[in-house]
Order: sequence, then structure tokens, then C-alpha cells
Amino acid sequence: MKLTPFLVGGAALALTAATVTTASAAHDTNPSAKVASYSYSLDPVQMASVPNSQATGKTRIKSLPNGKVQVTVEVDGLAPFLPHAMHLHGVDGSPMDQGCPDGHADTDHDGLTNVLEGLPFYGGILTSLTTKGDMTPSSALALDRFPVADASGHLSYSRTFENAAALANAGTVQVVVHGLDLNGNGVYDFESGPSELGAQFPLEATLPAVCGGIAN
Ligand SMILES: [Ca+2]
Ligand SMILES: [Ca+2]
Ligand SMILES: [Cu+2]
Repeated sequence: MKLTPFLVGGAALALTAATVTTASAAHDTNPSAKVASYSYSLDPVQMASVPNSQATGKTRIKSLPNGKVQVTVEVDGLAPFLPHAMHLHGVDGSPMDQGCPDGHADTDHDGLTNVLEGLPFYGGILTSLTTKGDMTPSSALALDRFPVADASGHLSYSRTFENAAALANAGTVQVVVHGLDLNGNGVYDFESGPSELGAQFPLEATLPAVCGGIAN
């Protein structure tokens, strides 16, 4: 489903806000037409049968008139005390609505949707949602600079930054949060093997956990 951004004045904001709370993925608006704001639910990527995988949350992406982008992410149900790599995924310079992986993403039928199996859906990495420092795709797995879920598995993130790719694609990106503790032992380990992104990374650290975007 393609949703057309609303461009309305302040008088219509109350109505728009109500629309946002009842839709799983909806654009909302701001009194300034120069501010585009997009809110999405974050839904589990993995099937319900995958242990410790059913986190949920919400995200908001704002493109600000000063050329910056603000991204907020709130997730519940993630692996506690572990860092969670998060990215804006999409297609830089060629805005197209992709989406989050569906039940057909697991092409090797191992029961898990891997990062690379999700790529045809959410696209490549435009921005690494780190807590500090570099935010380019080269920080995609900089686990020492990603937010850490608290003792109850809640992750809260907000950062305002300049990033041309994120700004140009603010309305079409997917937000993907990674990291699942499949065996529930409190660490990312190699019991489930290494990530397809690099033998030094446990698969648990890179598996997509939740995803949200315009098409879901
Ligand atoms: Ca798979
Ligand atoms: Ca583990
Ligand atoms: Cu990602």
C-alpha cells in the first residue's frame, strides 16, 4: 500500500494525529510544510517460532528544514544488556518503496531470515544509527557504538544528524534493528554459527529483529 504524505495546516493536526495512532504505518504532519515526519510500527522480522525474537516498537523519522534528519526508535522485547545494530535501509538516490521481509524471505529455508535474505525487501544500508561518531554504512556493525537494551529489554534511541542519503529518502526508508539472543544465554555467541556478514560476528548479533517502513 502506498500512502501519500499529507500536507496540511495546523488546524488539521488533531485529525492527523488520530489517524496516526490507528494506522500501523502512517505519515503524519507538522505545522511547517518543510518538516516531513514519518511514523512506523516496528514489527518482528522472524517467525513467532524463533526463540526470543518477537520484539515490537515504533520509530519516527523527521526531515528537518535545517537539512538534518531526526530518528527516534523505541523497542520492547529485545535481548537485555546487549547492543543492537540499527540502520536505515533503502535505495539511495532512487526512492522506491520496498518493505520489510515477509514469510518468503527465508530462501534457504533454515527457519531464520538472515540479513542478506532481507536485502531484496529493505535494501542496503543508508545510515548506521549509531549513538555517536560515524553513521555511514562502514559503521554497520560497530557494536560498541549502538544502543544497548536495558534490563527489561527496552531500547530507546534518538539522534539528529546530517546525512544526505537519509534526508533524500526519509519517506521511503526502512528502520531495521538487529540482534537476537536465540539461545537466551545473555550474550551473542556462536552456537548458531557465524554471521554471513563476517566470521568474526555471531549470527545472533546480525539477525534482523524488528523492521518498520512505509510498506508495512
Ligand atoms: Ca534463512
Ligand atoms: Ca546467545
Ligand atoms: Cu540493518
